[in-house]
Amino acid sequence: MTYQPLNEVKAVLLARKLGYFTDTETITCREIGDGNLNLVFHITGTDKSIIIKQALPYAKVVGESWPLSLKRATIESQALQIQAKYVPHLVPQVYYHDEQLAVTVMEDLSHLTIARTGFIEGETYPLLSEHIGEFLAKTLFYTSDFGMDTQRKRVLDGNFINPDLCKITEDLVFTDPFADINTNAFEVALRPQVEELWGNEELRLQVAQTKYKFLTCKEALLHGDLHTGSIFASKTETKVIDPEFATYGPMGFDMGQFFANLLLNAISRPYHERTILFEHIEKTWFVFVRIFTDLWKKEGKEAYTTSEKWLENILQSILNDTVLFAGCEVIRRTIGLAHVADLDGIEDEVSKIRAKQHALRCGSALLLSKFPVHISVFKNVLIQTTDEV
Ligand code: SR1
Ligand code: MG
Repeated sequence: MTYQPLNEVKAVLLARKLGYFTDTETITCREIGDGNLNLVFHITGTDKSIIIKQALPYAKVVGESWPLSLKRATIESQALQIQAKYVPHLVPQVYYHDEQLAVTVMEDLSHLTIARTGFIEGETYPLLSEHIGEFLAKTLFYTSDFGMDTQRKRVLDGNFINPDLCKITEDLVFTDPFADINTNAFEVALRPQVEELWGNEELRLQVAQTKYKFLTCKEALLHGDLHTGSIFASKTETKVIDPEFATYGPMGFDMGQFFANLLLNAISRPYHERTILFEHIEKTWFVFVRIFTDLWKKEGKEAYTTSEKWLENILQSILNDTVLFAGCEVIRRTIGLAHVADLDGIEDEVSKIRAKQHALRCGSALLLSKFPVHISVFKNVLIQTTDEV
């Protein structure tokens, strides 16, 4: 079948044709995609429901002037299937994929809430850090040279080159927010602080080195876009979705994006309501260390995984990288092209500007941390950069 973008009627026809529903069954379909890139159809019949996700040949957030490869749909379905080998309970099940149509049919998770939305509404998600720590430890360990045969790992790296989507990350996370580029979007009131940031040579050097690490360090298969909008959650369940940015990269990247988005939510809240976010950051890290250490000791494929000292060094280096990636993510979500509802949704204009100023100070301080760091750096930096008394 040749590519054509679906609408609700065509999505229903496709669902019937693929045999998910009979020709006579009454089904309803709604396009629910609220992300930056894809169409998402929620289709419900009498006794089941599915999601049909389709990539558009351009970035929805900008329009047809920004063409994007449809290959990302295949990348996403392949990444979901690899993750399902290691953490089947933490990712949606893929039922079907069509490369030409750039369509994936998958498990309906609409009984869960997007974690970003839930956090904005004050949800706490008691198991989120346990689950994300496990997701990170297992997906990163098993796709790295520590947990996988090196020849297979090189082949897998080649299957996930993902140049278009990586280019988005290179530009939107690491390059554009740190210079006066027209894709940036921020309030006039932030301009003095933003210009100071652009003029800070020490900070720009840290960003350059961090970007270079993303470009060149191929440690493990990353999710590639692990912000809180890529996580469905409830009090008992967590599902990580949308790995269309999946690529080989430095192990601290996913954790850095996750922590940055927790910090952005913390910044959007009153001082005394931030504890839960700090707890999630610290617990994710401790769960990650516990599971990664266990895998290193019991399932290490690399000859030198007998060395505990090397493990200690690796974990420290992942944490250092996490802090740097988090710093870039906090800044880009504040002044770059793709913002977050945690900050943009603050109704009072004065409070919103104050929160964004705080985010810029926090992101900069993370990038300028004194290394090696301890996990408490996230909480400490956020507190030290607040202007509240
Ligand atoms: C043009 S895409 C903008 C952002 O949305 C995605 O979720 C990624 O975070 C990307 O940077
Ligand atoms: Mg996404």
